[in-house]
Amino acid sequence: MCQECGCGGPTADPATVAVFENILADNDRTAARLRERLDRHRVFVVNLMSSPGSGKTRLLEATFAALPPNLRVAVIEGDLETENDAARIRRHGIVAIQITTGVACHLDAAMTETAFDRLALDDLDLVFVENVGNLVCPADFDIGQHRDVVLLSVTEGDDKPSKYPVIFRNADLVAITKTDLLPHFDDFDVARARRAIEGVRGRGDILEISAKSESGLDRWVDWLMGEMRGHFAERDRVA
Ligand SMILES: Nc1nc2c(ncn2[C@@H]2O[C@H](COP(=O)(O)OP(=O)(O)O)[C@@H](O)[C@H]2O)c(=O)[nH]1
Ligand SMILES: [Mg+2]
Repeated sequence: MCQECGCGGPTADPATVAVFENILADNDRTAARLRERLDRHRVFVVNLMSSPGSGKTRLLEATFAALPPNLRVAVIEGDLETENDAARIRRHGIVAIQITTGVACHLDAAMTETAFDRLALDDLDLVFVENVGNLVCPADFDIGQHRDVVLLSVTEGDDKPSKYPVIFRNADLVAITKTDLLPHFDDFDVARARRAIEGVRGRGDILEISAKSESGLDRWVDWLMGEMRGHFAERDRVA
């Protein structure tokens, strides 16, 4: 049931809108409680969102080897069905918890809280949450994360940020992925994609990455480490 796509029913009905607002308020409370718990354990959480097939899992698989070796990492995977993505992550020796949502087109904070209950938080520094592949509904639901990353693959077309502005507007980072395929998708114009992203969110971090060729992975890891350090430094400052 999502505000943007209206998959829970006609959102013009005031009763339906009121129910949805209650669900969101409840979700926000759960997410805030979870984030507070994660902060106490100094676990930094990154929410990866995109269309299905934009390369979220593949980016994670390429990222592990590029991260500092002493960094303790886990992954929470969200899909409607199957353990496939968790199995891909575990092949790299990384702990992965799979959430299967059944029919739900996004993760919510109750789902991620249950997944975090299964992780040893004191033994972790960084957790990636791979949200359900969808450019609409995940944008509505806080899942306790510290940063939102949205992927846009070159195979999707450079106009997607203009067509699905909400999720791109709220992204802390947009990663243009599968850049190794640019020679084959010559109608994808990186400059036009950047303009479309900036058109909905103003200036912000945009990275070009190919998980396959590993191009851009160093800047991606620098971004992650910088955001993580910045978050905890800010938290220590206000504490
Ligand atoms: N050529 C190329 N293919 C990629 C890249 N990243 C992902 N893929 C492929 O795109 C498909 C979907 O990737 P996946 O990581 O499963 O996408 P997800 O649904 O967003 O998790 C798979 O066949 C990947 O191997 C990339 O950087 N370059
Ligand atoms: Mg995946």
